[in-house]
Amino acid sequence: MSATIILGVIGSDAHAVGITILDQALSTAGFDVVNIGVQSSQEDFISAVEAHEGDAVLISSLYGHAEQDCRGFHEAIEAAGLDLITYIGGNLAVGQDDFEQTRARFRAMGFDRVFDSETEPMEAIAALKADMNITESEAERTRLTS
Ligand code: B12
Repeated sequence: MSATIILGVIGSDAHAVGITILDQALSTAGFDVVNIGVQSSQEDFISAVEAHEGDAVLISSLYGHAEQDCRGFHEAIEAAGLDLITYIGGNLAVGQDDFEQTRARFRAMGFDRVFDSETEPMEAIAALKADMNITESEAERTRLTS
């Protein structure tokens, strides 16, 4: 299995713990993870995809401003001619909201999957394997050889 995941926190958001946990879990599952860290711009994500030939971008946002930070992101991906899986997760709106509405908003912006702040890393791993058609035997081989 050789799939490269670009992971980071977008905008001015400095919450680092979630992506640290995701980084460890994804790496253990056999993905090549490029963690670009907190306070990353849309351009930082796109540059990392280009530099590392990323297959998927996982964006995290906790501080409630994800919608503003992600506006135009999928248009920029398209303009760069990239074909990518895009996920976003965390605390995506300010305060308590109906997460299904939030999910619908981010899906309309172009994200393939939208995860709430209760998401366990295993859910993201299962989704990536499904979306990338990675079989369990392939994943197991990678774990044994890495
Ligand atoms: C620790 C913390 C901080 C620390 C961060 C330290 C650090 N270096 O990381 C400090 C004190 C700096 C901080 C600052 C702020 N914080 Co703060 N913080 C928290 C707190 C208590 C815990 C976050 C955390 O680490 N959780 C543990 C990790 C493991 O969980 P996680 O990040 O949610 O990630 C998991 C899932 O969400 C998911 N996930 C996350 N991203 C993604 C992405 C994908 C693709 C997928 C699949 C899954 C996924 O998987 C992760 C692993 O299971 C939360 C409250 C809470 N209980 O969540 C508030 C919280 C996130 N903070 C909040 C706020 C408002 C702020 C500040 C704006 C406060 C202020 N006025 O200054 C600032 C923002 C500063 C900035 N520039 O970002 C609010 C956000 C409110 C909102 N969205 O409506 C929260 C929810 C507190 C609250 N209830 O009001 N914060």
